[in-house]
Amino acid sequence: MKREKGQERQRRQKRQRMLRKTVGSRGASRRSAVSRQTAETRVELRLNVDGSGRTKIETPIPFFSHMLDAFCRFANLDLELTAAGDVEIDQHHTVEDVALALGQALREALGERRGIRRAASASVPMDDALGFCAVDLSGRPFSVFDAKFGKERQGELELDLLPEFFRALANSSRANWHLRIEYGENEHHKVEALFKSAGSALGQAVARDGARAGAVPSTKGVLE
Ligand SMILES: [Mn+2]
Repeated sequence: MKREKGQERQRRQKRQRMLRKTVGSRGASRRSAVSRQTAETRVELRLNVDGSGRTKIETPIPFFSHMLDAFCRFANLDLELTAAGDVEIDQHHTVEDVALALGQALREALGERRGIRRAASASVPMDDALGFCAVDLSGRPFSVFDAKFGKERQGELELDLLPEFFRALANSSRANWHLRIEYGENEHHKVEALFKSAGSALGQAVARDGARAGAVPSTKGVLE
C-alpha cells in the first residue's frame, strides 16, 4: 500500500514535470540588470519579469517612485531601482532615463519574446478616476498619450513629463504603448490609475501563453 502511494506520487510528479515542459508556464525566470550612467543621471536596476510585484525603488522624486511601485505591483515585476539625477535643473533627464533603463531591462529580460501573449489591454479604476492602457510588445516603438491634467505637478512630479516617460519606455522596450485617462477628478488618482493600467496590461502581455508552445508570436517570426 505504501509502495503504491510512493509510485503514484512519482508518476504525478513526472506528469507535472512533463506539463511544465510542454506549457512552459514554469520556465526560467526572465531577469535583467541595467546600469545607465550619463553626465546627467545614474540609474541602476535589477528586474525579474516573473516576479510577484516586490519592489525597492529610490528616486529623487517620491511621487514618481510611488508610481513606479504601482506599475510594478500591477505587472508582477520585481524591481530594485536606484536613480539619481540633476533634478536641480528639472526632472526631465531623470524621469526619461529611468524609462530608458526600464525599457532596456524589459527588452533584455524578454529576449526573443518567445511564447508570450504579446498584446494586452487593461482599464483600472482608482476611486473617481479610470486609466486605460493597451500595449503590444511588437518590437516596434510607438506611444500615444491622451490625458489632461488640472495642475502642473502631483507631489513634486512634473506632470508634463508623463508623455515623455511613456515615449522613452516605448522606444527602449520596442513596444506600442497607448495610454488614456478616461476621466477623473483627483490628480493623484488619475495618474495612479494610469500607471496601474499600464502595469496590468504589461503583466498580461509578458505572460507565457501555453497555446503558443514557445513560438515567437509574430507573422514575421521575429520580435525583438
Ligand atoms: Mn497613491
